[in-house]
Amino acid sequence: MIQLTPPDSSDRNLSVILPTFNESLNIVTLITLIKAVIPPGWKAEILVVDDNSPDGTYDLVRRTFEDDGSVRPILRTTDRGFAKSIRCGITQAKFDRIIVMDSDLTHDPADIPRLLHVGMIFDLVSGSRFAAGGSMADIGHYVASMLYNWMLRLILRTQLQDNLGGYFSASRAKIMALPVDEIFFGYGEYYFRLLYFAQRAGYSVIEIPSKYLPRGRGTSKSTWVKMVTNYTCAAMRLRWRGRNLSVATDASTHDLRRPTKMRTGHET
Ligand SMILES: Nc1nc2c(ncn2[C@@H]2O[C@H](COP(=O)(O)OP(=O)(O)O)[C@@H](O)[C@H]2O)c(=O)[nH]1
Ligand SMILES: [Mg+2]
Repeated sequence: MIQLTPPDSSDRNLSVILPTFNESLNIVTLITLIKAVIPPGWKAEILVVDDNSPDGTYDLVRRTFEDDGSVRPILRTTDRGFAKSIRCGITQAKFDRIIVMDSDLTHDPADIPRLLHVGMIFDLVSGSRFAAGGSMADIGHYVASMLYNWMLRLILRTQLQDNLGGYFSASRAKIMALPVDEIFFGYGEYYFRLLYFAQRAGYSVIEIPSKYLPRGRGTSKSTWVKMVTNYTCAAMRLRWRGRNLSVATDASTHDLRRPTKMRTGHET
């Protein structure tokens, strides 16, 4: 049984978190697209969390949006890294409703209203390439990622289909109540740790279909070899540690050693 959080109509505030590294060719377009899809009645801030990109992404955002208080560039010069910058954005977000997305235009801002709508009910809404209606422009990448996700699900014993997407909406308080030190480090593998802990904490988690677009301009920072090696080690470690961890959430303390039923959209 899914426990539904009653929608609170006064809660129409959103923090969008955009981690960037060398995204000067995409970031202004992305921010403009995001602003255009914020539903009427919603107030949004956009946090650009930049790890001191050599291409000047931070300065570009600061200059372009200097008169726009809703765009907040954050410059990180120490302890850099993708997952850590997302944690930094979540920590600094002003509002409880957050959306995290990549800044290279692969995550389509057009999904934002749907993420917000479903997020009125679910603790975490994940944009999935593999839910019916989801897709990815690069077919090779899509198939490889699907196969890899099957393996992840075998290791982690979870039901979610896309554990690497990284496009999601959630309650900031709920995320901060998870063991964040166990989640936010490394690269894209942080996302399956986040989903894993959210499910083990008994949060309501759902996938909605999302069409991942081709990267805008610039080049990807990840490579397949690094990804497969690092992610597989991370998944094994997570399975091992997850068994022996308890997590205190705002609702109660959940013993992660006790198997809980995973909550996904497929049960609704
Ligand atoms: N802040 C920060 N963002 C990063 C870092 N590495 C990648 N990103 C951002 O994370 C997102 C995904 O990275 P990308 O290079 O597209 O990797 P891919 O999607 O796995 O191919 C993009 O928005 C990047 O700008 C990093 O070290 N720090
Ligand atoms: Mg990308």
